[in-house]
Amino acid sequence: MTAKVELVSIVIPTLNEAGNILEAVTTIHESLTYPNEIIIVDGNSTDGTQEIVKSTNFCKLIIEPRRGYGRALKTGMENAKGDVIIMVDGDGTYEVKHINRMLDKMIQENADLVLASRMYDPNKAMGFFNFVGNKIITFCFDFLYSQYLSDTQSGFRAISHEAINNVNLVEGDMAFATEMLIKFKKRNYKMVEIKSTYKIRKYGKPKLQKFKSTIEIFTTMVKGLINK
Ligand SMILES: Nc1nc2c(ncn2[C@@H]2O[C@H](COP(=O)(O)OP(=O)(O)OP(=O)(O)O)[C@@H](O)[C@H]2O)c(=O)[nH]1
Ligand SMILES: [Mg+2]
Repeated sequence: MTAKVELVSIVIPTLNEAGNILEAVTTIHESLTYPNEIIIVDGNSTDGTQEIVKSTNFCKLIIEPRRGYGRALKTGMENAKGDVIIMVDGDGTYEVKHINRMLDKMIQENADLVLASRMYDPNKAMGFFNFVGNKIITFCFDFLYSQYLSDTQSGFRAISHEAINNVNLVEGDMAFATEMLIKFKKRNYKMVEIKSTYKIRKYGKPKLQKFKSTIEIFTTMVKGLINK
């Protein structure tokens, strides 16, 4: 990882996030002190998300009609010009104000990936089932891949663009996030965390199906062990 960050590309997937996206991008735009571009990858939302994004003069909008969280992130990353990519959801659930801390940590630690761990949230905003599911997945990941992370399912990450270009990510949905950690670990890329918090979704519905995602995540972990 470089010790200097010239440009940060923030990649945000959105699917019907009209009630959440403006606050998320405005907070990032106002708090981020590093030179940046904000890329929204929208899955053809029908609730006015695209119009809201266009109404800001600081976001680049990409339409990705193919379904999938991972697919959208991949498309955004392919269009990113920064030497560091930050991925984060557009649903207002992550504490995006921690974005500078994340980049500071990346530079200090010379890390290839920084995760914002939601496990230190004093308000315990994450729902019970999400919390337990996340704990089980994270325990399995840490055990199987000899890594210590506290929140493998965090979708708020800073990633070296060079590192992400060196791994081939194929998962199109939620398992994309786990596949990334597995492939980074295999290449010995340095992964660290910052303590962050979490907020419950204020508007709209979850788009990701929890049961299907859990099966895909476990399948991805097993595939990672088989394919050396
Ligand atoms: N472009 C695009 N974005 C998507 C797609 N599916 C989900 N997203 C976005 O990806 C992010 C994560 O999806 P969420 O619906 O928040 O999933 P979740 O975090 O499991 O659910 P919550 O607990 O409600 O936050 C959100 O910003 C979604 O709008 C998709 O198929 N295409
Ligand atoms: Mg979410």
